[in-house]
Amino acid sequence: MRVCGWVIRRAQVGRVLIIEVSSSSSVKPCVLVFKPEREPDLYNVARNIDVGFALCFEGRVAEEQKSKRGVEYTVEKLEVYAKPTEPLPVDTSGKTPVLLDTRLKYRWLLARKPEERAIFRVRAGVIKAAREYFEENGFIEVHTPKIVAAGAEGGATLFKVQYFESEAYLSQSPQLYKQMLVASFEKVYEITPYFRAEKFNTTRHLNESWGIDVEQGFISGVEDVMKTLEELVAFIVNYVSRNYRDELEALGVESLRLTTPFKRLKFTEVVDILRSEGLDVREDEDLSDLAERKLGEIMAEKKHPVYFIVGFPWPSTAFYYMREENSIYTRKFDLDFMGLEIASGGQREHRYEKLVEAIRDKGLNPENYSFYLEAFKYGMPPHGGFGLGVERLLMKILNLENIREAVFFVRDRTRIVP
Ligand code: AMO
Repeated sequence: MRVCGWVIRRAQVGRVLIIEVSSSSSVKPCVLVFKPEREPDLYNVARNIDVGFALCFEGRVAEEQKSKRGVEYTVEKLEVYAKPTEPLPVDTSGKTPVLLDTRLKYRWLLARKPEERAIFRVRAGVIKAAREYFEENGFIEVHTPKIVAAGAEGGATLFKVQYFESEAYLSQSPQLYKQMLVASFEKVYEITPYFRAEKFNTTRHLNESWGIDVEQGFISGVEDVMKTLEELVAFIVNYVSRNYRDELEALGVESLRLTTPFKRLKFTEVVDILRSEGLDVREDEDLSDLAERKLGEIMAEKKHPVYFIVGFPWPSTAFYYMREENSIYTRKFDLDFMGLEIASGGQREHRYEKLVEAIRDKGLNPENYSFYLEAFKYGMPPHGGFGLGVERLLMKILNLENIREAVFFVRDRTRIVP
């Protein structure tokens, strides 16, 4: 067996030399044990190895396992590939705590630590599970442009880019394009970055984040879409609990099992619940962060860690959500996970005339959306979909305090390097 990785700890215990190697194949370090009387030549090579070295070894899992941190190996062959040219700027052994700012600067190096490695192994697991769910359920993966001429989620959070002679934007969401593709595919998904010029600095917003986006046609109502989302989220969470036990343990996180269906709350019900708790909530506005958090506490007490809020008021939604007849409410929903919105979605307006009217109603110019509107002229079926935030989902699965912990290279108001 050959393993490659980086030395994160080195200790001499009497005559025994112990070298801990962090490899990308596992969250648990490999603990290499060298005894001078057992393997004198290797011991002499190992004596010169220190923290930060990149190496590969061949060996066997030791019969006797004494280490609590990792899996012990007896080594048969050792090859050093690189040594640090300077002392490491951060402690990869985990002995010294690192402040968030330094963590974010050196994440690519700190990922040698089990706790940091665990986050990114689970992140990869979330994406793997999502793909598995979609492939098993008849969705096709699509890719839509990230340089766009029109925004879907409101002008305030658009990043402008110079596109030759004209102005363009970075995509806030694949919204318009995923809907257009329902003119020729029944069920599509995309795993994609979102770029949003959110100016505020919070623990739940990034300026570049990732979404798992879905759009599905031929639906009989918004429930069909909610069913897809709850099945997907339960599949991902349960997949992580089943396949990433070592990672959850390294992070000290309890694994969660979700069962469907998730609880559904009407927006109007949520308003009543929050008002009865003394919160000032309006019937025609989106919920504040505080209101979301309070609802999370109430729902957690009732053993509903994950729940839908359905029927948001039209003044708080984007133009593409379907409105209920003669009502201020829409078929837009949110999915919240312990007080944090992790996904939004809904049934869309697929009737051309009504869609044009909705665009105007939001104070937008239908001419700017003519490429999108055209897709609604030639047999667009009733459809709906959602966007599920990867970092927010990861935050909740791993109990992370700050969304920045869920990405390798953070893009926020003050960070554009590394
Ligand atoms: P929405 O704007 O609610 O909906 O975004 C969907 C989900 O993406 C995540 N998210 C973010 N995460 C971190 N930082 C951000 N700045 C950020 N913005 C969004 C959240 C959120 O729930 N087009 C619709 C979706 C749809 O209807 O299909 C949309 O983008 O988890």
